[in-house]
Amino acid sequence: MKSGEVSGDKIRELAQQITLVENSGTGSTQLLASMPTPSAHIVGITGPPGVGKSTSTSALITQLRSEGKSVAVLAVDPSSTFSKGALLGDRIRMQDHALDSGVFIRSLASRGHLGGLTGTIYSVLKVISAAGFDLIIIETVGVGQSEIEIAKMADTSIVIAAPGAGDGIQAAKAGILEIADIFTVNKSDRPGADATVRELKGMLSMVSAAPSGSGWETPVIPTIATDGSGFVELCESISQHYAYLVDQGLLEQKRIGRIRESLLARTMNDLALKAQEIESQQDVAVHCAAGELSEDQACDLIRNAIKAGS
Ligand SMILES: Nc1nc2c(ncn2[C@@H]2O[C@H](COP(=O)(O)OP(=O)(O)OP(=O)(O)O)[C@@H](O)[C@H]2O)c(=O)[nH]1
Ligand SMILES: [Mg+2]
Repeated sequence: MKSGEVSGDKIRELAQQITLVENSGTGSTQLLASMPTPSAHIVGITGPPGVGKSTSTSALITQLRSEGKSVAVLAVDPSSTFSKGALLGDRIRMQDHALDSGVFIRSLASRGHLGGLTGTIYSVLKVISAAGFDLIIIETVGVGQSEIEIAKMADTSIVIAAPGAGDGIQAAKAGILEIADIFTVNKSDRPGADATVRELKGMLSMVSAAPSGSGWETPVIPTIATDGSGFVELCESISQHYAYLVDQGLLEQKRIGRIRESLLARTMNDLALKAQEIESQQDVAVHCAAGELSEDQACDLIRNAIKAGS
């Protein structure tokens, strides 16, 4: 087996392990406990619908493979209980990378994940990393709050915009400027790409002038995902960002941050479910409406019931 490849047996085992972890099946707790903290370089890709995330992911895979790196893709759709990501993932797999043993593609929808999607993503990252992939790409649909939360699971976050359509302003509103380590302006074969690159650079210069400025200058890279233009530059930026994280001692912080997000997502989800259950069992809102409890007293009642473990 060449370097940058993962054996067929390993891939079949991986697919089974992910299903086990996704469904919290028997043995998943032991399996996860036996696995080390993910060591693969985790790269997030996010951006508005239709901007070219899947096409860019495919072009990125092609470039990374030419550099001998193995790549796994986790396509996540936080807004869907129904796996649209599976279709897109399948489409990439069918098209270009079907027979490549250095590529693994899997999708994850939000359906009924105990402990929230973020907790599940972390577990799946652990399993994929343990299978030996060099890079894991998390492709997320959209630019809302849950997408930003998922982007925080990555070491390196790539945000994709397209020419025109006020994407820069949308990005600023959604808080996406702060999470982007790298911007691409995809569909640069279309008019207005230069203006969008300038607009994003202008907005980024304002963000990085803030005291929280990190010392990393977020590049804005024009790409054409349909023909691969700009993907050599994008891969260089991804490697540079990784080197920056290592140099600054930030990689370990990213790893800790990822575990923290996962723990908080899982426990807050449990607490939220518990609060809902107590409220509904004891008709707390109904008692508030009848004037028998103030809202403060109602909250205390729910908190105390959670603490008492009832
Ligand atoms: N002209 C042009 N079209 C592109 C480019 N990249 C992607 N497209 C096209 O844009 C459409 C959407 O691309 P996708 O890769 O599916 O976009 P996406 O962001 O993954 O879409 P969702 O997953 O639905 O949010 C497809 O028809 C692509 O062929 C590009 O660089 N130039
Ligand atoms: Mg897509």
